Amino acid sequence: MDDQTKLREFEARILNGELIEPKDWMPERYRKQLIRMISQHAHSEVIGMLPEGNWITRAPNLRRKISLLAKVQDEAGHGLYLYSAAETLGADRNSLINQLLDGLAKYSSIFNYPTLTWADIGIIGWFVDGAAIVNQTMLAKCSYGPYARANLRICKEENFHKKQGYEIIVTLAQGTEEQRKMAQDSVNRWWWPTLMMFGPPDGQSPNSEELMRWKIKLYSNDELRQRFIDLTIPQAKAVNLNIPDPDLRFNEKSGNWETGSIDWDEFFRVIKGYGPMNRQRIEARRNADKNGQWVRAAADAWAEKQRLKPNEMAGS
Ligand code: BYC
Repeated sequence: MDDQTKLREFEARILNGELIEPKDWMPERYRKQLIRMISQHAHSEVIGMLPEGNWITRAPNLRRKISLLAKVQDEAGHGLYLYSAAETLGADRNSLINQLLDGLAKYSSIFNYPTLTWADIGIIGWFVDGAAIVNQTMLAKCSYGPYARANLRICKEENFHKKQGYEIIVTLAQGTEEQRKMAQDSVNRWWWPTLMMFGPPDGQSPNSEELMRWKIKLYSNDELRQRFIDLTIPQAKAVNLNIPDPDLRFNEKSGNWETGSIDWDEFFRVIKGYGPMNRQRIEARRNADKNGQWVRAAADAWAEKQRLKPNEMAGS
């Protein structure tokens, strides 16, 4: 079969709602797009541990500390599922990680903002995990089997993360005046960067058309952003927190909340490496890689020993 016929069959399978599995034929662009997206997603999970990890030692009580520890550990697990999904496409995990350490790989813009107060931990759960759930519920239905299954599992865990985040914010919003102000300040700083997580507006999203044709993405960046906005505004109203947008209005006709304009210059600055925390995030990963070297060397040595025959083991 020539490549044109294979492509037609591949696209017919996708139209038919079939999942593509690692050993199936796929166009090189499909493979490349998936490796790009899955690796960026994996890096985001790993870098995403840093802003929250910053507060583990300062969690206000034992219960909060336990759930934050569990959440950060879950993010590491998400990174593992995703690097494994990228490997099913022939990507080499070490090369992907080296691209991140060399500052050549993208990861979600949102993790280049600092966590200044405890309320920021609540906001990450409520806004950032909330946005991730909207995006990843779609990705759990994407056309590539291993990525769809990884997202299904990730979403189950993210739901818990979102609840713990919103509960932190509800507690602060109903607490003292100082606590309420802390929660409001956090909403003010994280609202716009969270909207940027969904990527550039539809007219400026070069990958969307191809991704949607192959059902890697089922909805556009703007459609998902709108869904997040519509879900989140009633939650903010329920705890009397204000969304920092003087132009926010409810459109009775469409049933959507309409926001003012997003500062896309800020977004492009951040993804080019000039956000408030880009340099610190990569530096922290490089240090973690250096400090973990001996653990990896010991694990490799142990694995090598397991491969030796039993009589060689006896003499060692
Ligand atoms: N940040 O053509 P576009 C989490 C890039 S972690 C940085 O629209 P696409 C969590 C984009 O990569 C959540 N870069 O791209 C973890 C492209 O650049 P390249 C992470 C961004 O792929 C810990 C260029 O801009 N989720 O849940 O169609 C704790 C043009 O964009 C961003 C995922 O990664 C951004 N925000 O759509 C808590 C999900 N947006 O590669 C929570 C998987 C765009 O051409 N990824 N860019 O040089 C996706 O769903 C899609 O890739 C995106 C972008 C929606 C992000």
